[in-house]
Amino acid sequence: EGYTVAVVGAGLVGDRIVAELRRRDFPLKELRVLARTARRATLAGEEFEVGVAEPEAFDGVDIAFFAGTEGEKGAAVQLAGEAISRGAVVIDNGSDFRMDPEVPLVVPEVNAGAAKDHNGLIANGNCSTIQMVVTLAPLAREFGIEKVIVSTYQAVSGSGRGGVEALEDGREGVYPKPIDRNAIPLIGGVGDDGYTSEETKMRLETRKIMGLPDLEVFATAVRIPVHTGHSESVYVELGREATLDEVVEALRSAPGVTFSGDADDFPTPLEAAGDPNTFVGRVRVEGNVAQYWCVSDNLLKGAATNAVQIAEELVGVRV
Ligand code: 2RA
Repeated sequence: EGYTVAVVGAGLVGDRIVAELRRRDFPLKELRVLARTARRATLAGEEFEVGVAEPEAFDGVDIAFFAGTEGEKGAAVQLAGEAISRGAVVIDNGSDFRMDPEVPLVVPEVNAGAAKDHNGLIANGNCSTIQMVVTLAPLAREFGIEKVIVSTYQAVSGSGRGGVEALEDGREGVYPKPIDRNAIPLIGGVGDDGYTSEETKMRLETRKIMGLPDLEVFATAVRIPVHTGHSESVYVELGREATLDEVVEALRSAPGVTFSGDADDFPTPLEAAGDPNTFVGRVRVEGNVAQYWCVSDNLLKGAATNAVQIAEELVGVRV
């Protein structure tokens, strides 16, 4: 009974996908871990014989989570089609397919229904996008939203094990400048418009997930010396004037949100790390403008939890 699931990529996100499949008791008949090279690896405290990620490895797989490297040479671009042709539904954590009009980009608390329109491939959003849309969705539903300005304070585990080593061991070459006791306003490459790829992901993905193609989104993405947990300062122009109580109530009752009520009860990455929810605090409202602080574990709701929730939507599992 259950599903044959493959996790492609034995990095930090792959580790958390295994952890979330176990923690949420996803119905598993078989769990395979695949990577570029065969080896033994421990994921979420569990020993795995990691197989080679090659077409035949997807025979019999019902759901394949891709959490490996992105880009033309990455596993998702190279193997998602093979997995789908062998009957798997692919849930890709990477950015390769997110903006493809044929590929649903899904955050279950926001647009769960989009998952069923898949053609074999569903994309998980960028971590900094996911936590933001979880908090924007209740405001859009209640008041309408017209403009978003966000600054992010992103943990180094968003860059994988290399990012953690850059922070903890001073590993060079991961970031353009030392990350220790520093702040680096550059995540990804800079486009012709001056936005980094991280900022562009937030701008474009937010519009697609929320179904608001004309939504104005302005983003500045910054890397800070925190291990895990992305923080964001969000400014949003609502469709109408609102009171603080109305905005707080909309956020407090939103799925996936844990609200920290008082001004001096603010959430931080250290507390959020390890928790699959998105934490909101420091809410301020002035006319039709709401501002707030939100924090979430970039490896959980920002990646693994959201991906497993998409799989739960597909198989009709309610946790
Ligand atoms: C980062 N959002 O934090 C990107 C990819 N996880 O580096």
